Amino acid sequence: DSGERRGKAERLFRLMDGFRKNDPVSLQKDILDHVEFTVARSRFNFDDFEAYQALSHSIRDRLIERWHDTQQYFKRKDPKRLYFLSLEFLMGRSLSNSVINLGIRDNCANALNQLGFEFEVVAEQEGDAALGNGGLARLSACQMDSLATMDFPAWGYGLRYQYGLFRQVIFDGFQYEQPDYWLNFGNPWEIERVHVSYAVKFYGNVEEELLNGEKCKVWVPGEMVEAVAHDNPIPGYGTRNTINLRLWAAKPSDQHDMESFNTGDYINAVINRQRAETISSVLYPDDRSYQGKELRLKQQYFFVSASLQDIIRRFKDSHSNFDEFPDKVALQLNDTHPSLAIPEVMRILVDEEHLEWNRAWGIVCKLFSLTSHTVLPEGLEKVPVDLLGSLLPRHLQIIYDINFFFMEDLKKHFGLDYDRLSRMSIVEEGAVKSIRMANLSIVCCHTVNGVSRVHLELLKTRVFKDFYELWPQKFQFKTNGVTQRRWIVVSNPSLCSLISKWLGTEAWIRDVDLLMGLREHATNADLRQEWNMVRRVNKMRLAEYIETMSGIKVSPDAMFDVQIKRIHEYKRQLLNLLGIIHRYDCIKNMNMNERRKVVPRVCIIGGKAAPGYEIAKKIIKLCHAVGEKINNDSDVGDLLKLVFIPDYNVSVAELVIPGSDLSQHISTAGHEPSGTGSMKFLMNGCLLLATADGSTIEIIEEIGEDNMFIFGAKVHEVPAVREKGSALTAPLQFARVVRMVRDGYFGFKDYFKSLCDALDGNGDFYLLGHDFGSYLEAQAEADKAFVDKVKWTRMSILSTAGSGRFSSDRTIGEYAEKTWGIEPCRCPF
Ligand code: C3B
Repeated sequence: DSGERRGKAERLFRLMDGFRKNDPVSLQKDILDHVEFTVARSRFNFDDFEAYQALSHSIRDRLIERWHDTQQYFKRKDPKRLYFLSLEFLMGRSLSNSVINLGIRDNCANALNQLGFEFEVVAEQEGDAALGNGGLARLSACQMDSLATMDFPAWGYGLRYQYGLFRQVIFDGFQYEQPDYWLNFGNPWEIERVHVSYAVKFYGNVEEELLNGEKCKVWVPGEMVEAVAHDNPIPGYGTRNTINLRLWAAKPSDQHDMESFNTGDYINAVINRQRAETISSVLYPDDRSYQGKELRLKQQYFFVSASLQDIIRRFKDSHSNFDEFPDKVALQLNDTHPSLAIPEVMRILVDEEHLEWNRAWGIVCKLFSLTSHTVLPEGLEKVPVDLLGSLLPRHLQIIYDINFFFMEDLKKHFGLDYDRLSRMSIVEEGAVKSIRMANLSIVCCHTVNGVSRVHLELLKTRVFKDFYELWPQKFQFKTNGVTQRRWIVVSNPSLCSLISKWLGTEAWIRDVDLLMGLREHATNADLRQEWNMVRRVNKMRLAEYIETMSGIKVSPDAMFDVQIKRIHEYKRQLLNLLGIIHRYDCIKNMNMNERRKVVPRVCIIGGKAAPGYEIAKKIIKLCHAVGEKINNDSDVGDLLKLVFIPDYNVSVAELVIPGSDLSQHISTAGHEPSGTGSMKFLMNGCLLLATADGSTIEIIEEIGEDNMFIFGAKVHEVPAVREKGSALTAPLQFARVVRMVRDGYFGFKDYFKSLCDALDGNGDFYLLGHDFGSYLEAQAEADKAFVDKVKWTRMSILSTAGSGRFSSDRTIGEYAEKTWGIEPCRCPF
């Protein structure tokens, strides 16, 4: 029997001592074997990229061993499992992260060294896995790292896009988008599971059948596509646990369309089949506008259907009663993108498992939790009914049924308050009748989470007010966090060593609250000196990068002032640019004496604009136009530089963040649900210049306003300022810098006109004018603090020391306990 066979094999393997070993010599042998047999190059002649491939395959072997052990252990223990459903994961590079989590970085570096290679150079060969847009997608990646490290029995599910987020190319200061065909050179980090595949159905119609004398619905699909699993092992740090990120790729199905093959048009039939692959081919690059495109909806259902077939198959392996399903499974919806999972589970339970509706609904309501990442009602997904009805006819019926029962309940609760009923209905009537995915999700999820404390407030009082009044207990928040493994240990190894040295332990890498221990050393002169040394080297590395990317020479003595994130009006890169113009203008008007007191600055901006987002693209162009002027003005020299870093992505962030002095998080208050970039800067000892928005409010509480530069209208003040008109409260300098842009001081007068117009009169929705004065004051404070090196370094140390609360370990711990009801399940070594 198979159990006996397994036992025998295991004993034999242990006898042979066959597990992969991690000493440098064994690693070296594995690397050379992979050079020869996997990469198929000569052992005696391979380059950096081939070394990267061979090392990655050697690491992958070790990940697979741990993965198997972990999955077998989970299977044996059968704990409640979490499935994290997200359409986006921004994983970045895997090599450094993996060797660090496996605890074998130094051994790998040694092994490579003896072969004549350098670990850093080899690691640089890896391209980014950019299967996501921005904060939401990187959050998923950080949370996977925490789930693995904290030994939670969890899996992530996503889509394996062939084209990740577009590459940004700058030409003449304008953004152009280029496809990111990231799989061109192979991907050693995934394991294709040709046998784990499911048929996903689309279109067709719903018929009624009699089963044991009862009528039941049967969906007869018009198209089938195959979903094939690609597994990406996610190793935890300091544990053997290695969990899985399973990404689905679309392939033509054998059952696709027998019809067309019989008509004799063989070539066209093959080409038609091939079209199936387009479903998972490209990531949508607009991170928060929903255009009701059929392909996007297809992606969402494809993802949901494959994931649920997989999850239910695993459940049925060892369970037969669906009432136990919620005791064994928690389903987490990362925003509403995967919310078709709700009608899909209903469909499976009712149509395929033949559970009675109410019983099925009872189960579904215990399964799902939602995290919302939105503050604007316009940001909420709406799917036109016509589209949904044609692509997924049975799901539309189910959604209507869910809505019918929900409306009946509402009437009992609130009476015939038709306004309220129509606001809360899952179905939106109007010119285009649509399904409100958020309403569907809230009705069915047991918990709706915000991503920061103030975000929950906004959900309760604005976005989901009606629902909060009905179900206050559903609404919670879990402030976002980021993983210190990636954002300190991987990206800033020298700071990592320094922290461990001063804390006398590496335990903070798993237990991040220990960082607080740095507080007691914040005034120690030795620490300060070592701290500055580390920061200086990181700045020099960044300066080198800037010179290679843009040809601009910058001095590491200057303050490196950074804003890197997606370009959005609400994130106010324009405010930053207007501030830079003001600084330039001031310097130009100073005499020599005054200039001597100016703190030199290198302003660094990076980020992508969604391809169709005109205003964001103009902001990028403005940045280049202003930079062109300033950087070529010899009269200003090193006092001010403005650099745009092209093609911002995870690996660029890993380089930029450790080398920054000041970072800007300056969204109009009430618009940034959380923000996570700030947390990465904080961990690296960079000071924040920020508005009191999103998670910054909690960062202020943690590290104190005196250790940061806070400015601008507060969340509760924004509506009144808007009412009055922000332009009215704008200082004179504001009008002056806007006029410089308007009058063509930086060229492209006509092109920038609309940017300027939006700041006039009753416009200025994002309050740039109103906040400009206090923004300049905060910047002046930063200059003042920077000159006082002792003070600045103390603030920097205190920033890192206070960053522990913003680890994704804390966030995941809260989700596990309060939302998912899962417990650690640690695989023994
Ligand atoms: C982002 C928000 O803009 C950030 O404030 C937040 O920190 C992250 O999500 C993670 O919660 N977000 C995004 O990247 N994409 C969206 N469509 C919506 C929100």
